[in-house]
Order: sequence, then structure tokens, then C-alpha cells
Amino acid sequence: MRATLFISDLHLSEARPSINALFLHFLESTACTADSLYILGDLFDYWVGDDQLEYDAVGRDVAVALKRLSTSGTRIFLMHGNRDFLIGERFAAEAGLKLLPDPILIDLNNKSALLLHGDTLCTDDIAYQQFRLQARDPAWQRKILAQPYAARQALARSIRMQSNSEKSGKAEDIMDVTPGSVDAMFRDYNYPTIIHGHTHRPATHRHIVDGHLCERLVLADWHIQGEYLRAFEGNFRRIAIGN
Ligand code: LP5
Ligand code: MN
Repeated sequence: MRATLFISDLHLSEARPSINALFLHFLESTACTADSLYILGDLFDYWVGDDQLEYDAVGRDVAVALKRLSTSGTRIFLMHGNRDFLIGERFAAEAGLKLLPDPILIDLNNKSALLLHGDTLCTDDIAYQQFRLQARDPAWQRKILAQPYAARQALARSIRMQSNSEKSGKAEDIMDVTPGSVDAMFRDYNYPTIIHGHTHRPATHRHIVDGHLCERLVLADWHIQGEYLRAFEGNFRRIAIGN
């Protein structure tokens, strides 16, 4: 039996060559020994459409490395994050991976685990939830994807600037998960283990919901170093890598 690995929030981009290299090394040295690799969103710092493969060397290198991993026998699953929700079937095919809906319930050693990016749990962040609703609308996405690559890049940069300036005025707890929404998620999915990223606040939380002791594992971002969560025979372990 081989392990299942979970990562999220790598934010790969041309601006961060050492993290890109760390990720490629992780694929070749660690992920290749696993049964499955789950990437729970924000693999890229931002993604403006699959034609980014033609312009962005990092995107291309990552797709090639993922394809190599999948050919060598590790199954790869990718969920969208709030930065890379425009990753589509072309990228999925070139990288040899399967796109997952958010949330998704999986079986992990005969126990159920609910996987999410994590942004849908931040329901007190009303401005973000409005943005998300629009950004995930297929009609809006079609309209955006019909624009030239350079125009989409410019729009992405301006949304990033607006996001950064709005975040500086938001309270810290607004940008974390909303406890009532977490409880509702446990309840709706019959008290699974929840695994998510997005908040960049790695921790293992224990919740008691309707008398059930439930676990919520928050994945780390890859800002200065990398980290993955390893599930093996029913146990979870966090492993830091690099630097
Ligand atoms: O990402 P981060 O950590 O800075 O903050 C997030 C939330 N912000 C976002 C926005 C992303 O950063 C931008 C992603 C760009 C994707 C590019 C590709 C596609 C589009 C373009 C190509 C045409 O997700 C932030 C949360 C924070 O996490 C914590 O959870 O608070 O939310 C916001 O800041 C949202 C703002 O409050 C509102 C965003 C401004 C929207 C501007 C709209 C412009 C028109 C486009 C309509 C969709
Ligand atoms: Mn995110």
C-alpha cells in the first residue's frame, strides 16, 4: 500500500523560482512514491486561461513534470483555488491529471475525507463571496476567456491589486473560516475529516459537532518552504520540505 499526499497554495509563478524548483524536486523525489497526489487549489499564483501554457514557462514546466509523474503511476487530482479557477481541460490533459469539483468526498482507508480549497468556508467575507460567485459563473468565464491573453493578464493584475488593498482593511477573523460554516459542512457530509487550504494557517483542529469528534486539517502554503500532508494507513503526518 502506498501513501496519499495532499498539498495546496503553492502559488507558483516566475517571481518565485526557488519554490518552483522545490515543487519540481518534490514531484521527482517524493510524490513519485505515492499512490495519489491531491492538489487542493492555488497551484499557480494566478492562471488566466490554458493558453498561459504558451506564454508562461513555469506553467509549461509544471505541466510536463506532472505528466511525467502521472505516467510513472501516481494518480494526480487538482481542485481549483481562488487564484487558478480558470485551469481547464487542456491543462488537465497536458498534465495528466483529473480536475475535481469542490467539495468532494473521498474514501481514505475506509474513512471519509472531505476535500475543499477552503474559500467557501470563509462566508463572513461577503465581498470575496460576491467576487467568487461572479468569477465562477460559466458565462462570465466564457466572456473573459474570449479576450486576448494580454488583456486577461492586465485584468488579473488589477484584481490582485484590488484584492490586496481590500485585504488590508479586513479584520483577520473575516479572512479565516467561519465556525458556523465549518460545522454545517461537517453536518452535511456526515462528520468526515475535512482537509483544506486557502487560509495559509496550517493547523489540526478538533471540533465537536452534534457530539461527534471531527478533525479539520488545514494545509500550509508554500511561501518560504514547502509542506505536504501524508495519509498512510489511517494516520496523517505533516512533512516540511526545503530550506
Ligand atoms: O488571493 P488573496 O490571498 O490576495 O485574497 C483572497 C481573496 N481575493 C481573491 C482575488 C484573487 O487574489 C485574484 C485572483 C486573480 C485571478 C486571475 C485570473 C482570472 C481573472 C482574470 C482574467 C481576466 O480571491 C480575498 C479574500 C482573501 O483571499 C482571504 O480569504 O479576502 O478577497 C478579496 O479581496 C475580494 C475583494 O474583496 C473583491 C475583489 C475585487 C474584485 C474586482 C472585480 C473586478 C472585475 C472582475 C469581476 C469578477
Ligand atoms: Mn486560496
